Amino acid sequence: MTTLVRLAGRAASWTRSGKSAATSGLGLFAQHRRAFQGVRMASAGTKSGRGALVVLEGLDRSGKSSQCARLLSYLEGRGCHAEGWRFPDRGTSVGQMISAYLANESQLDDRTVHLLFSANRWEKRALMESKLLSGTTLIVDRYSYSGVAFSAAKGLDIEWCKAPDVGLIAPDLVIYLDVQPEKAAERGGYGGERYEKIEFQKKVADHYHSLRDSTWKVVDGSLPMETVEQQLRELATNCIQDCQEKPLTNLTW
Ligand code: NYM
Ligand code: MG
Repeated sequence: MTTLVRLAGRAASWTRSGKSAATSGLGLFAQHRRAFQGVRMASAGTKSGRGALVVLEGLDRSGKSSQCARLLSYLEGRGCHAEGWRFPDRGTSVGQMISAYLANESQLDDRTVHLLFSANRWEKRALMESKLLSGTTLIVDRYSYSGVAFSAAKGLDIEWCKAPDVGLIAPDLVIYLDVQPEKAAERGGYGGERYEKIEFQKKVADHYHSLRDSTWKVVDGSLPMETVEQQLRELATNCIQDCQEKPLTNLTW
């Protein structure tokens, strides 16, 4: 994989004290204290590492958005510079076209909308890179894997679907929240958006399965929310610690 950059030297990314761990007395925090101390120690010198690109993937209603929010607030509470992102980013003009399409307010050719989803990531790539290099960890709700799994589920060629995302920043960790499509559908039902149908979601799940690589961790999303949350904290903490010294790489599939 292509090396983009070496580490950018920067003031410590983990700035706050470990107050909550030291004073809360909660086993929850105590369990992770050592890992976070390791991170702080590693960044205690004049330089600290880059942030981590952590992606959450899964079917609609798999719990990604709730878990992203919980993970983000946990990391922030621990003094980690972290931001929550999501794709599609509906705030850009490309994102608004996608949003209208998902709401069935517009019709677009399947390949066209696939490329729009990809463009929506490309328009954020430079900002993503600068955030990561300046030490900010990004917790991202959906990324290129959604792009491929959903478009391939429509019958588009999977290699064709992957191609436009080659060169985006490769995630350090992909957490797949594994929930059976039937189970996901029970969770308050689907909204009115395109793709929110059980038969389609089954196909999406199959394609997600074929995309798994060494950066993936599969978490059983049907476990209680707190259990899932705990597993995500551990995975993200280890990842943030491990990738501080690693260069960013490009997605190659
Ligand atoms: N989706 C999302 C795609 O089809 N391609 C993509 O590249 C991405 C990022 O958009 N059903 C689909 C998956 C979802 C829908 O996402 C909206 P969300 O997370 O429900 O807002
Ligand atoms: Mg959705």
